[in-house]
Amino acid sequence: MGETLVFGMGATGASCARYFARTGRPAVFCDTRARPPAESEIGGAMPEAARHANDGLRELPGEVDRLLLSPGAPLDHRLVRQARERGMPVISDLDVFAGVNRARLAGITGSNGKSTVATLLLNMLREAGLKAGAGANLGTPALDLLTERHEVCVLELSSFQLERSAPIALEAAVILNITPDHLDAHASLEEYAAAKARIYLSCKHAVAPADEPSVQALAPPSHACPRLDYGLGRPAAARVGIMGRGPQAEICHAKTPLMRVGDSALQRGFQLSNLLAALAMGRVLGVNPAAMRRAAANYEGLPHRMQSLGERAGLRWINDSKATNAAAAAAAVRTVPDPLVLIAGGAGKGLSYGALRDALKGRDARVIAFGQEADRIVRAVGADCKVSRSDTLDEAVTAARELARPGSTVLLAPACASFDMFSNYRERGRAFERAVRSIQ
Ligand code: UMA
Ligand code: ADP
Repeated sequence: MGETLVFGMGATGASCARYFARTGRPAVFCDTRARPPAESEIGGAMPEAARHANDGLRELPGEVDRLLLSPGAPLDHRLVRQARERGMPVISDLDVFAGVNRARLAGITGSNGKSTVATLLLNMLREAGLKAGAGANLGTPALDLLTERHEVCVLELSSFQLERSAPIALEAAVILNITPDHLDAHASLEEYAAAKARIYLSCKHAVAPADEPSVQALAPPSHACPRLDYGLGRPAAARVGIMGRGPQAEICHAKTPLMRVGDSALQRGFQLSNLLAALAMGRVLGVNPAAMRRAAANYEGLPHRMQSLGERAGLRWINDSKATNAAAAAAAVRTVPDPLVLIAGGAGKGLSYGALRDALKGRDARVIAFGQEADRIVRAVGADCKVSRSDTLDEAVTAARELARPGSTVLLAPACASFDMFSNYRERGRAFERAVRSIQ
């Protein structure tokens, strides 16, 4: 039996090591990083497997007969080129997963909202009594889902995972939205969108947001694949929609009532849209409406996504550290009332802040910018609202407290990655929480 070369010694590489150890397949591991985070974990799972860090593997070893790419493995690397030149299969962990998986699969992608919709759908499936799991980009690598006998698995899929995998046989697939992100890794917005569109290539039911033209253009037509749309408009045979207005409004699929808007905390803007997406996915998976309603009513949201930290110093504080691009921060800004103090900044992704500027136009808002991108953010939004700069997140919290009028909402929605000051968005969110909780 030939060996698999696993490119990437992170979470995905570690799950491959565990899977190959369980199934007795030989593997070799490589990574361009000097200190790959899961190198010792991989050594623990497969002590006999060679590990090459620091881009130390120059050539494909002779025993290797396939190359498995982690989501972050560079596609233009010489080893990938060599593999393609030799006609060797270049696969992903999801390809291995799909080859042996027996659970029904639901796939979710999009620029923003994936984790929220994936966990809400997972809760709906579990509430309906199904043995369900969720993973991939969400955190648990797909191969680790195989250690339990699931009836249904929800896969949160990133553009990197979709472009490195063969089309996956998903029972239900959705793209939530497409706005610029990860353009440092994808050549263009079109290429990024094309990677996301792969989610529909082998699906049984396509689910799509009715109000997102960029997704409508990519979703398969209903004559090619059964299709269920969702949106704020009226319900129809092929659309989950809303009858009426306000909390009493009824969310229905055709004539079937699913729940009232007011039954869940996800009542406005993008949060309502995420709820509709989960309901539409649940619908094509055949989940009972009462179970979906109970799960949605109990859903408290994920940490670091529009997480309320309560009131301090007469101000409402919200942690949306996961808003790591301008579209997410803009969506967050649109769901909170005036007066608003927005704390934004961090490491840039080379993206425009135009969406954020548009969301702030005409608002009673002040922006406090911090981190590497502070100057770019100030330039982008300075003409439309009051702006100031802080060196650190702690200082931004202090400034917010001093500058905000009583009754204001202070929102951390950085519109940036966190890597200039933190190891990830969670650490940034926790630092914000600590700073807020220390306010006397
Ligand atoms: N890297 C190198 N050299 C290598 C391999 C990786 O520099 O040889 C870099 C990558 O560019 C990347 C980082 O190392 O920045 C991690 O890459 P990886 O492939 O080792 O990642 P894993 O640790 O296996 O985690 C991946 C997903 N990470 C990415 O796609 C960057 C995780 O999503 C996912 O939970 C995990 O697989 C399990 O499926 C995280 C993520 O941030 C949450 N995803 C991005 C997002 O949501 O925006 C796409
Ligand atoms: P993802 O997993 O795609 O990063 P999350 O559910 O973790 O998505 O949400 C990340 C951030 O994106 C949230 O903190 C919020 O600011 C924003 N967001 C969530 N859902 C949407 C949506 N449907 N449209 C626009 N922005 C959204």
